[in-house]
Amino acid sequence: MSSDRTRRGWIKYGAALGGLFTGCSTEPHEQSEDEGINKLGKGVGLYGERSPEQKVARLLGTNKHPEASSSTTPLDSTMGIVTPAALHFERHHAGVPALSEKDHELLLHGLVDTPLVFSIADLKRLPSASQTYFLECAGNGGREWSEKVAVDVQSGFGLASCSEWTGVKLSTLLQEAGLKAGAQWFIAEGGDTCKMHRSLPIEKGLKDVLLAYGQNGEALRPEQGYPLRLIVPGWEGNVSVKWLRQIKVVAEPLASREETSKYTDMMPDGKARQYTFAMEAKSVITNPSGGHKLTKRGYVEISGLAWTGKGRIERVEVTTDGGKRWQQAKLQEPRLPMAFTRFRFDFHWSGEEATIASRAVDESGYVQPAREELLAVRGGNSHYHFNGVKLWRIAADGKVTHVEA
Ligand SMILES: Nc1nc2c(c(=O)[nH]1)N[C@H]1C(S)=C(S)[C@@H](COP(=O)(O)O)O[C@H]1N2
Ligand SMILES: [Mo]
Repeated sequence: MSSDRTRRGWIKYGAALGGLFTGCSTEPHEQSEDEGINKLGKGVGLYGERSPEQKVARLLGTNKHPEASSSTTPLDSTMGIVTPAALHFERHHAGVPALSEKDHELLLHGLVDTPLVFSIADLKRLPSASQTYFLECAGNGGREWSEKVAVDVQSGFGLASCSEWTGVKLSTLLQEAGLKAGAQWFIAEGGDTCKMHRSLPIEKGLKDVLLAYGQNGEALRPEQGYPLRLIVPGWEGNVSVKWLRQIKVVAEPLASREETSKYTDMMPDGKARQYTFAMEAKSVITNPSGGHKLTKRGYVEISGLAWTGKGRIERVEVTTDGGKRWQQAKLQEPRLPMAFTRFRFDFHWSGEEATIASRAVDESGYVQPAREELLAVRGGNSHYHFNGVKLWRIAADGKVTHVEA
């Protein structure tokens, strides 16, 4: 087909579209020479299909027991700040239980005036809230502590995702039940075989904890805790108990397995930090990043994600010379508290080697530390709560790799 005929085809197609916009066209429009346009497409469906362009997938963890494993979000293939629900990372300690919304109940008891039981229908009758929050596993980037630094964004940072969660505020239920004197903590327990449970301060429960039944506009997926989960904004993922079936109000924390032997930070002196709840400011350049290849010199948009468990991201700085000079990135608005913040930075790649990185500053003024700064304070015994700056190297041939520690 000559370029001239193609152009005529497009002009005719454009005229047909013009008819659409002016209201209606009673004339059957002229046949286009473009084959695809002449063939009838597929009809309507009950649930939308995935774009054929989207070959991206979660990456499965290496635990030999899939029930106790994890899967990571391909952060370098997601756009904006929302993670598609089907690409949200997963972390299960005892697999995904098969629960039904119809039979599920939530028990609220302990130091309350009136113990209460709620069905999901009961909860859906109550005032609802929708909030966009990131969720990050405390073990995200755990391997960055050791020499084995992550080769790409998905394996090193993909235990973090961001969704719009819908549900009832826990404060609504606590007010309904009435708190007794001495109510300082609450224990949330899941309905999976391991009955995952964590102690949380009652102030946080009264502030912003959500009992979520919806994610990105639809019901929770089974992997995300269907039919009900806790969402504890900004705090380590482990406390956002999935398949939630019980909340007990208590005076003291329980010191459960997940808050003693796990999710604690071993310090250089051999003592462990306990209850590191809020995830500190973190960011990473997702594009370009490890495993990518730049094919053209000239303009390249550097883009990535920043988040903090302590409110909003105030600023993100980008370096393209290995940290000698830091420049301010543009932040996508609105900047939501305890949600992903997308940053963008205009870069001109000359075709020479370059080392790029981002660092986040949150509204408390906290600055994301360099990996060495973090190691100086925390020592090398840690596994959880890594938030050091991540460097990527662009080689002269355009290949992007991680930088060896
Ligand atoms: N009941 C229950 N809740 C749970 C878990 C679990 O195994 N069982 N895993 C926790 C951990 S360690 C994390 S990081 C988050 C992960 O949530 P996601 O799978 O929806 O991403 O859920 C938390 N809640
Ligand atoms: Mo986790």
